[in-house]
Amino acid sequence: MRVKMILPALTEAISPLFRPIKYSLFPPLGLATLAAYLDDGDEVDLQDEHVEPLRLDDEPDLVVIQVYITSARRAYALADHYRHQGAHVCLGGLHVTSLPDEAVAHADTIFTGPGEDSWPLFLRDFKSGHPQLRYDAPGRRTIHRLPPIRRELIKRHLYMVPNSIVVSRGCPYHCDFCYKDAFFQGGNAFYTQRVDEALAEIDRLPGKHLYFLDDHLLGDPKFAAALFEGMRGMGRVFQGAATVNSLLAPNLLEKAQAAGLRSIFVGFENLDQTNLRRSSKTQNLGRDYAAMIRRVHDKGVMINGSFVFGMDGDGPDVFDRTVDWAIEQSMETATFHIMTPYPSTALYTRMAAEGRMLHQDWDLYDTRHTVFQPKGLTPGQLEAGYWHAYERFYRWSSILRSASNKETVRQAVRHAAYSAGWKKFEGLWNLLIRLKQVSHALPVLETVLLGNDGAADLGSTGATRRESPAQIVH
Ligand code: B12
Repeated sequence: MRVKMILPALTEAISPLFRPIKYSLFPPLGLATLAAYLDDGDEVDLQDEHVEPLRLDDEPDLVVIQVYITSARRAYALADHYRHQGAHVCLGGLHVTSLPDEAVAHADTIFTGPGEDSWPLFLRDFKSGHPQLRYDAPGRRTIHRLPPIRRELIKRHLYMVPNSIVVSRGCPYHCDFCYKDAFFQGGNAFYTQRVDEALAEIDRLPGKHLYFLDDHLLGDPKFAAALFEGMRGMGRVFQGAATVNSLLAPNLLEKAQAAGLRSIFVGFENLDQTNLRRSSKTQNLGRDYAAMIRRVHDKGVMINGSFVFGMDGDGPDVFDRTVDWAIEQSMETATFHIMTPYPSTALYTRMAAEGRMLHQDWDLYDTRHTVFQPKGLTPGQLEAGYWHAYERFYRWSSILRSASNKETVRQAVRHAAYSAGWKKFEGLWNLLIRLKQVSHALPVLETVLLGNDGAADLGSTGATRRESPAQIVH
């Protein structure tokens, strides 16, 4: 069977003029995970439109497309193209789960929720000639005994971070703006791999650097602690995401640091408690953000702070107030978002009920455009403020002021290198991407991540020395 797997890009990413680095970071892990259920005899072509132009002159038997809200229009056009050719088209992912009735018009089969349980069922039905129109993820989901991800289908040289990995699904929290509750509805919404299987997956990854894309890597403290203990001595350096409260909790951060954690993505979202409460961001309520940042920095771990602008309590001063605070806290990098009510989230339901949704042009639901009527700002003020926050946070003067808040010169240099590296050399990134040389930037990233410590801190590099998997089962 000839199988075509596609991750369509959002319109902006296809610009012929400029290629932002963010779209050449991570490979399509979800599709490579699904490919593992195909037979060895199946011919598989996995294409990611964020990093390569799609070839559409082929004639696959089965087409598999991952659909995000911002690539929905593109995905439907691709699906129509291949259905017209007679291929069986499967659509799945976040947007299909949110709006299955919209997607089904462009597919032979749709999937809602995570695919590890439903996809193999479909393949069995398809091969026996009886594919269903729709498969929903079952109530009880698991990622135990997953077949090894088909990473050989990924063109590693086109990515700066080819070693992306997820060892869990979902998150234990219920922020009203997040995709999670809508995507995992109807079943367990936070579950992990077995530690031995997660470690085996890490063992299969070449090199030193890893990036955990889990929504909350520290979401299950027992699992996380066992994972980090199992990673000690592997000589890895890694990045991931976690919540404020989990980073304030004793011991777990120490274990993560000893295993190689050197930068963490944290959803601070907003500095206003009422906004956080209204967004059900309970895990941040009453937490001492500054204490958490000091604790993480004391461990030599850098912070990528994530913020959401446009909450009901936000006024025109929110942008400068947030940026000033982040610089004062010596935050290395920041990711800003315009609050975006995604269909089928609690936030969307509230905004629609209040008649505050502006349109359904899904291309613009990219967290860079205002798609709802804010309370304390005009839509234009919100968009302008978003761009102003980025411009101000990543000004050279801001980077240097923020870095100068570090305790040692070494930390300050690392801070400035990391922050400027991402945002002040976009022309160079563009060139590296065009020349298909972006993967050569990875050793530079590793050096900066390890800038605060010598390799000695991480024990031996290369071959693992840890105990056999059986002794650390979660
Ligand atoms: C890595 C990543 C990226 C990468 C790569 C994307 C990819 N899929 O590989 C890049 C940089 C391209 C990217 C871009 C963007 N991203 Co992004 N990204 C992520 C991230 C952190 C991890 C994705 C991942 O690898 N997950 C792990 C794998 C195993 O799961 P998966 O890919 O979801 O696939 C599974 C299921 O979805 C399902 N499935 C998916 N497709 C299909 C198809 C079929 C047929 C079947 C059966 C099953 C199935 O089964 C898979 C296995 O379980 C997610 C966070 C998240 N939790 O999803 C955010 C996330 C998806 N991104 C987000 C956003 C907002 C964006 C951007 C709009 C940002 C921007 N302004 O540029 C763009 C949009 C891109 C587009 N094409 O439209 C939001 C989406 C919110 C929403 N409701 O849509 C998320 C959820 C982050 C967040 N918490 O808000 N992103």
